[in-house]
Formats: sequence, structure tokens, C-alpha cells
Amino acid sequence: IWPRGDEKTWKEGIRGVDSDVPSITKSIVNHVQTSLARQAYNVDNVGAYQAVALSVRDDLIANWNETQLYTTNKTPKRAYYLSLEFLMGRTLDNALLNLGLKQKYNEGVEKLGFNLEDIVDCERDAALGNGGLGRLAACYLDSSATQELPVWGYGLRYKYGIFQQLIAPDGSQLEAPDPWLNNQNPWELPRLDVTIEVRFYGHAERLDKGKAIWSGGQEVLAVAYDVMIPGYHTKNTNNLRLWESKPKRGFDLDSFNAGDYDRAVASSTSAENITSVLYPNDNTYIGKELRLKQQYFWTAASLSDIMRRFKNTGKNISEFPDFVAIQLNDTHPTLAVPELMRLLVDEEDVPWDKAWKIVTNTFFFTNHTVLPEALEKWPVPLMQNLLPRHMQIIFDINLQFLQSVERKFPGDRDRLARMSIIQEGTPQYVRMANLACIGSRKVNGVAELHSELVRTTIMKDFVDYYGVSKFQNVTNGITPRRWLDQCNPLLSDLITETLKIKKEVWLRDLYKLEGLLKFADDPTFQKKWAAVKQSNKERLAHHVETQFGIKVNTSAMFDVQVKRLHEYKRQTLNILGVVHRYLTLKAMSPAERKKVNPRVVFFAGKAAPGYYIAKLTIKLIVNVARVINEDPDTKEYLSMFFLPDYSVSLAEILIPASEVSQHISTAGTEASGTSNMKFCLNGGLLLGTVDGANIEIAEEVGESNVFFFGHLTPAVEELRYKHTYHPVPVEEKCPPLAKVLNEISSGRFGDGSVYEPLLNTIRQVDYYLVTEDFDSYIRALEMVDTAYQDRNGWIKKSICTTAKMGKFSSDRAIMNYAEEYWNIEQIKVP
Ligand code: GL2
Repeated sequence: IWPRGDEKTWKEGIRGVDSDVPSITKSIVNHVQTSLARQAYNVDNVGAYQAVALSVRDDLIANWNETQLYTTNKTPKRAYYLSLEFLMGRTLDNALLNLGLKQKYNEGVEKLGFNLEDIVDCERDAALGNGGLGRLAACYLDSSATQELPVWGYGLRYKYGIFQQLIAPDGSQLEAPDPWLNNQNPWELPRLDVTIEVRFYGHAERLDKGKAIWSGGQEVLAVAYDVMIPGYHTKNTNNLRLWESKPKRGFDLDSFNAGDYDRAVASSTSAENITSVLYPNDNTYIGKELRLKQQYFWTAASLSDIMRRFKNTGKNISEFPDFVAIQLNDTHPTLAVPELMRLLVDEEDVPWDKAWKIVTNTFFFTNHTVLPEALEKWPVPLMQNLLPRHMQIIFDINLQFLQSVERKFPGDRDRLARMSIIQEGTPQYVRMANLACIGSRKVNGVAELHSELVRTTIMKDFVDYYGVSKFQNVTNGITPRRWLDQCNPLLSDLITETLKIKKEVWLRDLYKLEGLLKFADDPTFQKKWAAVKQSNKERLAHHVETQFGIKVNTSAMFDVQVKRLHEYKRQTLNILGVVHRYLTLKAMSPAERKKVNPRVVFFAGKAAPGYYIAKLTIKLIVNVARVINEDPDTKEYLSMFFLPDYSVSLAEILIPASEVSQHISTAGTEASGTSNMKFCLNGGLLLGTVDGANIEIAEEVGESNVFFFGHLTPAVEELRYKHTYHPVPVEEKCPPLAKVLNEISSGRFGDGSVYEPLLNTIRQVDYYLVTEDFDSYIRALEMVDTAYQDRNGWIKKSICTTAKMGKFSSDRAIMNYAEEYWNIEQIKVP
């Protein structure tokens, strides 16, 4: 039955995607006049951006609506990706490419007197993430939509994303808020009618049969904001639902009436604070109550929403895992495990054992790091106070689990202590990784080496207990739409012209890039390939010139290391290598120097605001750069830049311009890395350690096309042991490094005493083994120089690298999750 009015009139009214230029300009002008209340004479680039965005958004909404209706009617199994971070970057350009409307909009805005590139540049990044983990989530959304999979993302709508990084004149990092929502966000649909009540604190009273009643405490509202995720060249448009916190009641009326206005609004402020700001720590866990509140707020709202959608299908609750798969992106959403138990047992009256079966068939857990400082542990008293019912459930899960471990390994008390969800002590702690593992059907790492480390280190006991098949690998991937077509249009065009297949085809099947191999030796193709790189280098140089007022030598080799500042990522190794190179150049005669390959080194990345050593590393980079960029003897041969405020948009300029990029973590510490894939896809060569996805990249592109150095993972533990118990001074172990450290200490790059705490991390315990890898790092840099001298050989390496990157498309990764984990099917929206 048609719900309302005349069906024909309704259907005729549905807006399709109008893709001819006159319809596009009409829609833009219409938005200028009605949505923005402006006219031709008072629209600037920002206004034009807003109108264009609203016009594109109309198309997205049309597709989104059709997709959601069609999918709802089909009631397929759906997958949900729960991630506290989605590092989306800009949307406009990406949406235009995915809709296949870029060319048309180009023409349209030109007719209106604008330039599309300038308009695209007006958009602020949506930076709701710290680094790789958050950007991975964004790539997976793109691939899910492109692969026409019924996948929704769930996250938080932070009012402030990752902080803006400023660099003070003395090289210190300063942080400023990122008010990304100030200019309105055209890409989200506020769903003020979709609200969910979330409770904190209060008390839980046990009833019989494992049930309980949780009451009292504070109640806040979660409000949904939907972000449309268009697939590439498909109508399929998925949803990312972000929750915002709001007070349940505007303010406390009793206090208001008593004239105590501060008190009247205090609780509403506390409710709004929950989604105020993204925690700026990458790969480190911070045990703050507000963070735990964020985690529960988000998982509770998401699960309630998922449960409601499931119940609308009319299926029996025991079928829940046949219709719902939930991926836990790291341990951050682990509270979803006890929360689903609570919903099933307390609210749906499902017996405990049956509920546990449902839970353990619903969840899947991805681990993203083996670094101990990143493994989340929450103090029991904190959790007890905030979530009294969940604490009961966790204790109950733990009791049953340990009983079953005891049956399998009788009398092994140490094993029980290690596997327990509760870490004993004062206070006790809840180990989130153990809970996530116990509550999930499968656990995966994010690259082969890392997954093996998960199996043999942090999850070893669980492998013994469950068997190895629960612990698998899905190597990360990146979307070639953003990380090739969008950021490097020249290369994308050259590839299309060379492969003689449509762009739409190879961008959906990245293995097709192998077709480039047969042109790797072709001089004409090599020339074109090199010209693209050159033009991308010039684009970056232009950016740097505008920012620093310094001219960049674009015939020098562009060497890039961009990522979060972290000791394990060893930006220190890079900067010490640069100083070594500088000292070597200084010691040369002018004639000798002339034989040297000029090099420009780029750094970018944020340090967590409380991470002292990381911030000091930035300061050192900035101050070394200042000295060497001004040294008339050497500046032609070596210069260096720290580009502030690294972001997705800056990455889109840096990555296509790189000739070599550095991924030089201590072996066994970088779970995967994903920027390594982006650089290689864009024909930059990889200089790195035998770590994370570097290994698989080398397997694909061939070891002769990467520059590997450093100790291997198995050696690391032993070396660390030696460092601790049989330390050898740097002077003895690595004289060239000692010289570099001493030059810095002696004040060559400004007051040396400032850097002592940083240099001492290397002179003393050297946990990340800089002294052990320095020599082989310097040799690897020399190998890079030698290889670069052979221009054609280098270009060939570059072509062969791009050609063999097919494996690293996030389409491959997401299909792996869909088929081997979630068991969901592709749906073609007609
Ligand atoms: C990370 C890992 O450090 C990184 O190696 C990996 O590529 C990404 C995505 O899987 O996950 N883990 C983590 O906590 N952050 C990462 O980037 N922030």
C-alpha cells in the first residue's frame, strides 16, 4: 500500500542525479540563492565551495536514500565497523570522483567564474583521527561502499578533531584547537529525531538468572549525524553514523528556579563534554575517565541502534549473529561485549549462556599494535563507579572463562593469571584486549609479521586455548581512489593512457597495474613517468615556498618521512642521519661536494601534546633545518623542512612528490604502516626496516626495488637485554653516531643542553636500538644515492613499484573481511 498521497506524483518528484552541466550550474546557483542567501556579486570561494558542496550533497542524498531503502527491504546480513577514529580528510573532490562528476562540475564552476581547485581547497579536513588507525577506517568505508557491501561505520562526532599544530620560532610544537565545524558541515545529515539514552554511574541490583537492574546515575542523549559514503562509480552509498552527546534535559529546573544558574547548566555541560574532543594520543593509552565515558557512550548508542534495526526485521533474537557482524577497531569499543550481554540478558530476557553464544558469534576484533603502552587497561574502581552493571558482567564472563581454562589446563595458576580479564593488584585492572579476544569469534592483526607477533606474544596463551585458527591476518590496504586518482591525477591519467583500459576498471581492480611492467624499460614511457614525478615535486615545492619563503631545489632527490612522532618510528634515526650527512658534506672540498647527489628531506607529523621526547625531536629537526638551510657551503646539496600541521590534505601533496620515503621503525614495532603503501603506489621507493607491511611490499615489488636495513625482529629482544645489562658506550659501539650526538650537544644547532634528554634516550637504554641500526641505515642511504645516480634505473624501479602494488588496495582487504569474517554479500542497488 502506498503510504501517502499519489504514488505517481511522489515518484516523479524524486530527484535523480542530474549530470549535465546546465543542471549542475542551475543547482549551484539555486543553492547560492536559497541555502546561502547570497547572489552572484557576493559569493567568494568559500561561498562557492558551500554551494557546490550542497549541490553535490543533493546527489549523494538521492543515492544514499535509494541505497538505504533498498537494503532495508532486502534485510541482508550487515556489518558494522566500530571505530573511535575516522580520519576522512576532505570530501568534495572525493565525492566528485566517486560520482564521476568531476569533469562536469569543472565546466560548471568555470561558467560561474570559479576554479574548481580553488573551491576544493576551501574545505577543512574532517580530522577525527590521530593517524594510521583512523585513516584505515576511512579507507575501509570507501572500499565497502565501492564493493557494494552493506557496511555502516559508527563513531563519535567530535566537536574538535586532532589539534592544529603550530611551530613556534624556537621549534616548539604548539597546539591549537581544530574547530572544524565552525563553518557548517555540508556532508552530514543531523538526525535530531534519532536519539538514544545512555546511562552512567548509578547502581546495579542483581536479580535471579544472571539478570540485573541498572538504575540511577546520569543519563545523557546520543544524537545521530549521518555522513554519506559514496562508492566509486556505483549508486551504492553507505552510511557513517557519528554520535553527538547532549543533555537529556536542557537544564536542571530545580536549581534554575532557586536562582542557581551555574548549577542549573552544570550537568548539561558535563553531558556535552563527552563528545567535545578527540584524544590526541596515537599508539598510547591514556586512562582518563572522560575517555572511558566516550567509549561507553559510543558503544551503547551504536549497539542500541543496531539492536533496533535488527528487531525491525522481525527475526528471532537467536538469529542476531546471522544478520549482524560487528568489527571492533582495536580495543576501544570492547565495552560493546558486556553491553550486548546486558541488552540481551537484562532487556531481552535471553538466558546467559544463549546470550554469550550470540555475543561471541557477533564480534570480530582487530589488534593494531603490540606496543605495551597502547594496550588498554582500566582500573576496576573507575569502571565499577562509571558502569556498575558492566563490571558485574565482566566478572561473570571472567569467572566462566577461567573455569573453562582451568578444565583445559588443570592447576596452571600462572596461566590463569595471565589470561584473566582482571589483572590482580591494588587496584585491579580490566584488560581490554583479553575481554575483546574472549568476546570475539576471530582476532586479526594487520600485516603478516604483526599477526604472527600477536599469535606468539600478546595472545600466545589464547592461541593455546582456542587453537590457532581464531587468530588470523588481514594485511591493511589503502583506497586507490584517494591515494592515486585524487591525489595524483597526472599519474592516474598516464596509467590509464598506457594500460589502454578505462580508469574505472583498474581503480577497482588494482592488480591491473601489473600491465605497466611491460613498459618499464620503454624510454618514452619512462620520460613521461619522470615528468609526472617532476611536476608533483614542483607542486610540493610551490607549497613550501608559499609557506616558508624558501626556494626548493626540485632537481634534488625528495626524501620524505611523514607520520606521527613516536620514538618507535625513529624520526631520530632520520634526523641523526641528516646531521651525519651534513657533517660529511662540510668535511668535503667544494669539488668533492659537486659529485654529491643533492637531497631535500621533508618531515611532517604531530606529537601527542604530553609526549615530551617526541616534541623535543620536532624541535631538533626544526633547529637543525635552520642551520643547514642557511649554510652556503652545503645548502645546494642538502636542505630540510619540517612542514607543520600534517593532515590528510598535506599528505595528498607530499606523497605524489616523494622519490624515496622512510619507514624505519625498530623491527617488530610498526604493526603495518599504511603510508608506506601510499608512497609506493605513487612510485616513491621505500627505505625501511624489515617491519610491518614493508615486508609484504618488498615481497610484491621485489627486494631489489626497496632499500632494507637494520636488525630483524628476532634479534631485537636480545639486543635490548644486552643494552640493559651489558651496556657499551656509543663511542665504542658506533663512533660516527657518537660524533653526531656530540655535535648536537656542543651547540652546533643551538643550545645543546635542550636536547640532552632526547640524546640520552639513545646514549643510555636506547630501547629502540638507534645505535644498533645506525651504521646499516647510513649504508642504506648511500645505496639510495648510488641507485639515484642511474636515472633510468631509478625510474624503472619506480614504475615496477607502482605496478606491483595491487595487493594493497583496501578493496582486497575489505573483501577479505566480508568473506572470511563477516559473511556478508554484495548488494547491487538497481
Ligand atoms: C596503528 C599502527 O601503529 C599502524 O602500524 C597500523 O598501520 C595502523 C592501522 O592498522 O594502526 N595502531 C595504532 O594504534 N595506530 C596506528 O596507526 N594509531
